[in-house]
Amino acid sequence: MSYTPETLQLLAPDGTRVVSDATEAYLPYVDALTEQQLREFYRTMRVIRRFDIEAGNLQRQGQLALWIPSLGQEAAQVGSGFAARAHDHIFPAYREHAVGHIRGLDVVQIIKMLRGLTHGGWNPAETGNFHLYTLVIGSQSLHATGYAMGVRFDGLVGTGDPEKDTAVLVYFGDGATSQGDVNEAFVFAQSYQTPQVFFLQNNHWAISVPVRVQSRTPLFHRPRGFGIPSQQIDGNDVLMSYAATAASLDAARAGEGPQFIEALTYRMGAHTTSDDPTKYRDDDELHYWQERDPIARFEAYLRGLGESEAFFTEVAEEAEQFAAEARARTLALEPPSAESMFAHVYSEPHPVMDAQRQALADFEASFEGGA
Ligand SMILES: Cc1ncc(C[n+]2csc(CCOP(=O)(O)OP(=O)(O)O)c2C)c(N)n1
Ligand SMILES: [Mg+2]
Repeated sequence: MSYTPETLQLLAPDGTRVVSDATEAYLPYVDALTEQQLREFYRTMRVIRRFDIEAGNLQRQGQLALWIPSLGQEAAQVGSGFAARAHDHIFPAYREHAVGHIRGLDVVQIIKMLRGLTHGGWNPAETGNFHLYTLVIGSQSLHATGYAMGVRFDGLVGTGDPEKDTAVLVYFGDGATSQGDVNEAFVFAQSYQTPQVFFLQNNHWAISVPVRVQSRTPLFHRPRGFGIPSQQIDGNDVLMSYAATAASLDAARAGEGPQFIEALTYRMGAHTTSDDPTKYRDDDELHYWQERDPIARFEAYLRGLGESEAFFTEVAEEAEQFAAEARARTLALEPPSAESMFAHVYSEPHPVMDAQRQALADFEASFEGGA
């Protein structure tokens, strides 16, 4: 489909390692991974896929207003998510459930937003610098670039001290590349040589618009016109996603300026639960990508390395438990109090808010049996 001769890959769809001159520079990153880390990659992909399916079921059962599936994009997200260091900052779009999970975001926070209980406000200082989901397509690319400019102004780039040097990782989709915001972010990122990695998940669709309509050239060619080095990777290959992101983040932290990765992947599910992809895409395309499933590929790789059956059974059970717990906690969620709508309008106490809060309390107390 959209693979090119330049697409970098370390794992073939059958789970065997691909040897190529083009990926030689990435081998140290992969060779340094411990067995434990490889297991963690697999565990996270399985757990998040199972959770994602459960959240979709909850929406179908009337428990959520909407769900945004990540099915099929687990390797792109898990590889890149694990490549970031603890003090790096991550700006997601709205589908990066696996990355949030890796950074310590409680996935029920995402559920709360899509159940209409919050406006999606978690505190990045408590979620491993995983910033807020952004539904306005591409706007997070500007937030990330602004943040990365600040990192540079603070002198946290190229010091050689791994505790200090910081990078910013921003996720966006193929459709977002058509937004002015993303292109403006490229301009500022290259002008200010920001310590930043643009991570494009090309899942081939922007709702019902195929990527071929968005661009006549491969998307990873675009940033080169802005002076940003770029590469295209097989985004369903978790090892490649990890190695390419780790290398790009290292370059960004070292002061080499912004980097760009196009991860070729596929949105196997619907855009959201409000969408019906059977209306606009054919089964052949889905089958093509099912044969390149990121989890099946990595499982085959681990089995080739001699991983035990007990491990896969344990992970399957853990995924079931994780999903069951997310479901139970969702069903136990209480709606927020009406007064909470006044809480975050201003950071300091504000007389107008106080008056409105009081007016609401008086109104509610005016009913028979009111407080
Ligand atoms: C500025 C803006 N325009 C349009 C929309 C409606 N919209 C929501 S998702 C989407 C498609 C985005 O596609 P892509 O960037 O490829 O991300 P994906 O959903 O495939 O992960 C659009 C057009 C929006 N949310 N914001
Ligand atoms: Mg897309």
